[in-house]
Amino acid sequence: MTKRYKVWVSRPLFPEALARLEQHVELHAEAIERVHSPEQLRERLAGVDAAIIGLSDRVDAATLAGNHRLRVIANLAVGYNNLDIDALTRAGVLACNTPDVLNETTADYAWALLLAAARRVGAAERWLRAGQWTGAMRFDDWLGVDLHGKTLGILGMGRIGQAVARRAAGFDMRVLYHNRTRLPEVVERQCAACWVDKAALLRESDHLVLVLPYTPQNHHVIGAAELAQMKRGSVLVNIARGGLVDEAALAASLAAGHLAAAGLDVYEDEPVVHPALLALEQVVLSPHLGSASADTRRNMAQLATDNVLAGLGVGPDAGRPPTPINPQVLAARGVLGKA
Ligand code: 8YV
Repeated sequence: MTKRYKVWVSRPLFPEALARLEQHVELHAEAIERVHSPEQLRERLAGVDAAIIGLSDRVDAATLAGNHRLRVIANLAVGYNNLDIDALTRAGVLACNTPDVLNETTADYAWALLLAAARRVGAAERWLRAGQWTGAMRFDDWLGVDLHGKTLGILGMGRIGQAVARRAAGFDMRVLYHNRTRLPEVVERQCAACWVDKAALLRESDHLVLVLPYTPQNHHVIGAAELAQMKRGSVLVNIARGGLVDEAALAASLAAGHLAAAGLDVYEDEPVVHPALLALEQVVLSPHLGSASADTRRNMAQLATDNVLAGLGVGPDAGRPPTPINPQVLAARGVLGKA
């Protein structure tokens, strides 16, 4: 049977998601992980009706120029700083992301990084594996900083930030947050979190977690000046996007002993990590794996699949993609998206 639509999947995906796509569309799925050049991306997108892509695939007006076929782009991420949404909307392409399914997993991981950085798990494990635990350990060796009873600051209080906040109750922490818009009181109560301005957040937090989306406006939202305003001995965790932090300034602050430690899952120029950060024992580094639990990555793949099929108008939810970013495209096509 000839299938009406062609779909490109830019990176290897779970077989069950691919199988579901294949029931409805002609599937072109990449078998190996790679970074596509702008030209390759342009070419692949020109020949299909929809695509599932990853964060390293950057789609902008140039990628879309002359493409009159593409109808749906489903990003395998909640963040979509790799997509020029205005350009997609102008081109009539529906863009979708994978919100919510990764909130709890990513919040768990923020705590993994915070605990590991504050209690020096990475450095201590490297020391032990290197065979350096050979005699009695000093009573004042490997001293970390406590989390319990301290103040947790959250910059960016969306759904992941709220999930990070809820976990703080187990550590008896005071939770402060800063967001451009203050959350409704009922949500603040659920998270046991208080809104403060950014200066107070920096000044009062013992531990600061970044969970805000990356936009050109918040590039280096944590730079040398902000680091200087943070408490001496505090810990910074970034699970959002690397461009939020001035990495050279962070390395300098850690090296000078102002910040005690940092936990980083994201970097400005992935997969490159700033050499000054690599050189510091007090930084816990991981390769952008905040959402990487088996269940959550499967759920993200299924959600991207739902978005593609529904966006193309096939399958059980035809015309009602669950998580559109620019639903006005659907309205313009005469199909109503979910509010
Ligand atoms: C990535 C993320 O999608 O959802 C996001 O915004 O940054 C991650 O969940 C994931 O690392 C897949 O590349």
